[in-house]
Amino acid sequence: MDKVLKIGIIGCGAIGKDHCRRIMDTVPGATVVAVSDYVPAAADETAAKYGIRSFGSDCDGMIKDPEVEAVVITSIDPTHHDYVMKTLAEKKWCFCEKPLSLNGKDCEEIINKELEIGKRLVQVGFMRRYDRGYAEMKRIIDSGEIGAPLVIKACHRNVSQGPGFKTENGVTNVAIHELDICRWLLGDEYEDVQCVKVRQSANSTKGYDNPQVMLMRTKKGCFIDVEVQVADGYGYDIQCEVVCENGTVKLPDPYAVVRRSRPAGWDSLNPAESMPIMTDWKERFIEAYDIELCAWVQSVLAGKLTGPSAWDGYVACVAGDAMNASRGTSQFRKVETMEKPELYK
Ligand code: ISE
Repeated sequence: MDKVLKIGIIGCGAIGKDHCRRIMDTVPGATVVAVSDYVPAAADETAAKYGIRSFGSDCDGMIKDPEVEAVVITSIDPTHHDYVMKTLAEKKWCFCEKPLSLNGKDCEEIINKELEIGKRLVQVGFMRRYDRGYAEMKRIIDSGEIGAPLVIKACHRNVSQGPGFKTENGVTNVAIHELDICRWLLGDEYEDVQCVKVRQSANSTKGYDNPQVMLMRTKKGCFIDVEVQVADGYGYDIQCEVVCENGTVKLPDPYAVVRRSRPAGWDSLNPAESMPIMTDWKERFIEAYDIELCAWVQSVLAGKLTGPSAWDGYVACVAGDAMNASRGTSQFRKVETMEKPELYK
């Protein structure tokens, strides 16, 4: 019989439940055997749905349980570092949702632990690398057909944020995706970065900056401009255009059916051309998440990880640290990483 990877999930919130469903219903070669959550009832509820074990809030116990071969971490961001370290202490496979940690220093510890073990065990949930749109953009850029990349213009807009959201989370929780995807698209590394405060939206009433403009310059001299709105009041809107020497590539909208009509309720005589905009990020990247987890399971079963590594998680966090430190200084800040270890080359 083919081997089936036995997974334990930490965190039964939105993405945790979604990954549980995904692994149970869609991903071949894997099954969820246990769940845990700092709110025990959340773990119990998910466990009951699938008839699997609930460890309640005993996440550490679940990591150590002999039945659990791999751990998926979908708990809140500040807990990621600790759970990754505990999973590595057991020398188990680990899929950690982004961000790998809240800062570069904590990611460094994870890297040092992996180096000590001498094997990559951690994959970071940078699912955009598995999105068809981004993948095709990268293919075109890498082919060199439209020349060298020069500039990226991007935006990352969320509808709203839950309680406790802070300005710096606009980097650590939100723009961390761009900090990863831009260096991946360009095959380049960051030289320096700067976060600029611009005119604030009327939706910014909860004590955090919104929007923030994030600028990155790369070692090869590319310029990246990402407008980040964490409360845009209308939809989940992800855009990205890469300007190359002889052309451009642009991220397609996910469901790009264009409607031409007079929308219901309009008293105007003018018809309009329109396209729906999604509001839920889990839906926007649903296919990317499916492909990502299928690929992760296959690589674990093959004994060799191929997806975004602890190194990628680290670089994004180091750039994020510099981005947050630059806020209010009107200056670019250098992105200084350690030397890339052989394990990640
Ligand atoms: C969320 O965790 C994600 O990963 C989404 O892609 C991002 O847009 C959102 O801001 C995050 O909270």
